[in-house]
Parts: sequence; C-alpha cells; structure tokens
Amino acid sequence: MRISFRLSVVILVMMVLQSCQETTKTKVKDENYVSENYTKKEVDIEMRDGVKLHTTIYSPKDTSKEYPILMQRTPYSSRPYGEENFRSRIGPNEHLMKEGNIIVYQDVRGRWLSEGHYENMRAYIPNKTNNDQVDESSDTYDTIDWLVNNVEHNNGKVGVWGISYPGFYATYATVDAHPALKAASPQACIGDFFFDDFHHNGAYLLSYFRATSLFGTPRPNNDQPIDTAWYVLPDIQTEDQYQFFLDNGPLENLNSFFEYETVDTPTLRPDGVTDDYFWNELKEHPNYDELWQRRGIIQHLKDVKSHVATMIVGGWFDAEDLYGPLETYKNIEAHNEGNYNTMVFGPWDHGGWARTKDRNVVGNYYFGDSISLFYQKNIETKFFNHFLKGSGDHNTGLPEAYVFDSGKKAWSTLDSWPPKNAEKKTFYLADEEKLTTTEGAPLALKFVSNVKKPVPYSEDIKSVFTPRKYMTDDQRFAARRSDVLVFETEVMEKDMTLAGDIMAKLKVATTGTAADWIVKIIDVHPSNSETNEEMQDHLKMANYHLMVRSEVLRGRFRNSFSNPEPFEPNKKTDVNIKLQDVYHTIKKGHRLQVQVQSTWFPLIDLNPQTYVDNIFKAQESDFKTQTHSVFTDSEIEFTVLN
Ligand code: PG9
Repeated sequence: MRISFRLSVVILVMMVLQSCQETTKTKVKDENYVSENYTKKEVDIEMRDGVKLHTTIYSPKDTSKEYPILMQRTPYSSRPYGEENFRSRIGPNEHLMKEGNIIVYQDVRGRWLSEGHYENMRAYIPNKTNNDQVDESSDTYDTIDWLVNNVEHNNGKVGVWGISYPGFYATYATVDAHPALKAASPQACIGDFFFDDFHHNGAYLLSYFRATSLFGTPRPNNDQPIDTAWYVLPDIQTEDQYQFFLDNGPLENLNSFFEYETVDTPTLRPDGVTDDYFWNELKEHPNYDELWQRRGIIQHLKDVKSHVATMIVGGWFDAEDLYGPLETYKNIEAHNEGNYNTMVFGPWDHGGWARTKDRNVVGNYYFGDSISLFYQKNIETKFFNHFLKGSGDHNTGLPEAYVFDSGKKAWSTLDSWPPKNAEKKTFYLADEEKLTTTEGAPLALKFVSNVKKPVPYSEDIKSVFTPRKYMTDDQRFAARRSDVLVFETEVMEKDMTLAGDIMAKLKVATTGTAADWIVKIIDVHPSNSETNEEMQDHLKMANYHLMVRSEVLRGRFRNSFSNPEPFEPNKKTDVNIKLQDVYHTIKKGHRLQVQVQSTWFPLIDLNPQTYVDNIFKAQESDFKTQTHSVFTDSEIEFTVLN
C-alpha cells in the first residue's frame, strides 16, 4: 500500500521528534542521576586541634550492601552546599559513580566552609608530638578515621583521588597514611610550586598572574568560613595579554591589582606589601628558599606504607603540572620497594583524562578517539575496584606504566618507566641550523634578545587564567624569528622513539649579566600531512611544527636554585636544563627540531638581562636588550628506545 508522500513526511518528523525527546530524557535522567541514586549529607568533622572541616558525603540509596569511600580533598570547594543541592557528576568517573561508591568531598583547612587558616601547599610536619601540630596528612588521617567510624554502609576501605591541587592532597594522604587508606590516585598532582604552576626552574610564570588572588585573598570577617567566592580574579581589561604585560613593564606595577576591598585592613601599605598574601610570598621569595622548599611534597614520599596502592596520572601536554606527577611516581618508586605504584600518562592537557569528549585533542592537535574514555573504563575504574572492592592482591592486570606514544598515537604497556631498553642519544646544535649527531667546531651563534620585542609563547591573541593550549602549538611562528635559533635533522629514514627525560647541555654567553634560556623540542610533520578538523583556520598540518616538550631555566639558577648568580659578560658558560619526560616517536618522514630562545612572553616574565637581586623589584632602567650566543658544542641528550 502506497503511503502518501505527505503522510510519510509526518511520520518521519514524529520519529525524529521522539528520538530527540528520548535523548533529552536520557540526558535529563543523566543530569539527575546523582540525586536519584544518592543521598547527601554535610558534616563538619573536628580535627585533632579542634578545627572543623566541612565535608560532603554522597551515599548510594541502595543500602543492601557496603561500599568503599572515595574521597577528594579540595581548595576549590565541595559545593553545591545544602543537602538538597546535588552535583550532576560525582567521583573520579561515571563508571565508579554508577557502580555505587560513597563519594566524599572536603573543603581543606582554611578554604570555603572549613575553619582554620589556609596555607598554600601547607608544609608537612614530621614526627608530630602534639595535637597542635597539624598539616594535610593529619587532617586526612583524622577525616578518614571519622568517616570509617561514622558513615553507614562503608566497607572500611578508602580511596583518594584528585586532579591538580586536589591531586596534591591525594599525594599528601599517602604520607603517614591511615590504615583504611588502600588506594590513592594523585593526578596532575602539584609536587612543588617552584617547578609546577607558578615557576619553572626559577622563572616566574606571568601567565599565572590572574590565578594569584584565588590563593592569596584573605577570607573576610577575620578568615571565617564562607560559602561564596570571596576572591576576585584580576581583570586586565583586554584580550591581548602580550601587549598588556609588555606595556605594564616591571612586575611591581602589578601590585595595584592586589588591593582588596574585602580585606579589613588598609590596602597597599607603604612598604609595598599588598593585601594578597600569596602575591607577597611570590615577590618576596624569588629564589628556592625555605618558604618553597618546606612546601614541596616530593621529599616526603620516602615512607609510603605498603597498604596504600598508588596510581599516578598525568598528561604529556599538561602545561600546569608535569613535574609533579612525574616526580611523585618516580620518588614513590625509588623509595618504597614492594609498593604497588604505577603510572598512566596519556596525550592530554591538564585534566584531559577526566573529560568525556570522543575526539581527544590538545589545542590544534588530534590524538585519537575515546582515549580518555578508555582510560576511565579500563584503567582508573579497574584500579580502584581492585583495591577497594576486590582482593587488593596487586594483580590488577594493569602494567607498571600505561603510556601513550604521542607520535605513533598508540598506547604502550611497559614494565618500567623510563623503559629498561632506553638509552641516551646526543645531538649537537650545529651551524647552518643543523641538529646532528656529530660534533662540529665550537662556533658562537648569536642573536639579539630585545626586551621590547620578546618572543611570544603563543601566536594567539588571548588572555588566560592559566596557560594550556601552547603545549602542542605550531612553532613555525617562532622558527621564523631572528631571535630564535633553529636546529633540525634531515628527514628521518626510520622511526625514533623518545622515551624519558631530555637534558639540554647548553654552552652560552651574553653581553649582559642575566638571561633566561628556553629549549623547545619539535616534531616537524611532512608537508603532505592531512589537516584535522580542530586546526585553527590560519594553520595547516602540512609542515606542522608540533611542540613535543619545552622548558625554561632562569640562568641565574644554573648552578643552584637557592643561590642565584649573574653571568660574567661574554664568558662562555654552561647552562643545563632538564626537560620533562616525553613518550613520542619522531616518525619516518618527519624531522626532529630544536629551538633555543631567551624570551617566552608572557608565559614567563621578562628577564631584565642585567642582574638584579629580585626581578619582582626590577626598575624600568634595568631592562636592557642584549646579544646572546649559543655555541655549537651545546648538546641535547635524548632518552631513546634502541
Ligand atoms: N595546579 C593548578 C593550579 C594551581 C594554582 C593556580 C592555578 C592552577 C590546579 O590546581 O588546577
């Protein structure tokens, strides 16, 4: 029977509408999944020194069985507050949410609705002798103790997880760990603010400027708990942060952003002390002194109890915390033989592994489909279930190192990191822009480092809260500048897999007495490479100069991060820069390129290029254009799979 055309159109429209409603219903159902399947309680748990920490507990409505507790401690708030208000997603991923776990969020000491005073990266106190000695380890211990003894239907096993600053608290949980703590997954975990986030090897990350007030604004009413944001992120009132910071000049001109109306005391006191206690710390402590040293957590990972299994997660293209997860994994591995300690590193930016987008992309660069979804289902869920619901006998079926080769765009499962069959391979920064394995005569390659025209760290016109995208940005814009030295191999005749850290052993000189040194490792793609849909319009994958790794060292710290020293003008000097690990195959048909430069703006602040004790107090007159030299007996030592 022929159905009239008109009727068939009506049927088709009805079918389309119905499927949309179903999708919406599914989505709506998903949006309400937590409130439909979990109850919520908020409690203020008393710590050993009497301070109460605000803690939110989501428990499965199905009380027919017992569940482990999965906890995240955070400075970013456990909101929404109010037992009638639910998060739409809880836990490390949707599988763990839907399988049923008790999910706990806690405002750390001094943040949001928790009492006490906040300290950035609060220093650990070893060998505590009284209840007034508290830190994030003791707060975590006291919290876990209360939870396992007071939360109904818990199975006595606790896991912690967190990304970035919450990752730092997850690492901290493993120090003097509570016996109920069975699994910890610090992810993109901050290790040390002198090498993560706000500084890289002593260079101040000016690109973090706007994040300062998030951590340095005193809570009003003499630091009382508060359920709404009490800080204001500085508004530089432009989308062109490069021009803003260039026009702004010396860092001390930024002090004016740190006068807060919420603070009960007068602003900008005569001696330049501002109302932001973190900005004051940054500008008064430009060197790796006791303030930063005592706050690093890496040094305290020498006695992680064997009942705590650890899985450290990071992204090869994480602009914020790369030092932290790599050093956390390596130090637990080095000092705690017999512990279950593994790592997962994928082609992600900061926290990319927790997202659920199908296409995994960082900036312009596409790495593949469902990589984070694969991780969540087959790695993260497996890890927690094994130690919190399963036998916990270490036989997880997961490898020591689950690492993604960002060149081949494929996972590897390795029994160690770095790989046992990796070896060092040295390349030289040769004349005529060559990167060669044969050492030539030591020539001086010169460039003018103009403080009025610093090398941009990105060709995008933007203003960021923290830097992210640049980690995979095309570097052709820099390669074509006269103040960026370029060194490049011939076309690779076979694949070369970089697997581990990279050491830049530069031999340099400057007409000045201070300089920053930046090294970038680049995968130059063939000119017939196909462009992916995420590529910015002005770019093409043809000849794409993919940044694989980059790092800066502020030259004054070349011999010590704590005791800076000037350069002697025109004297050939060694500057060694460790670049964080990579796992990247430079494929046959590609080229390996190294770029060397001395400004990277405004990712990092401008070096005056004349030595001053504290760049945060440098004057306009200190900033001078200089001529720098890189000698061709400089080496780049790669870790390569043989
Ligand atoms: N590590 C990230 C961060 C720290 C400090 C300021 C801004 C960002 C993070 O916790 O996301």
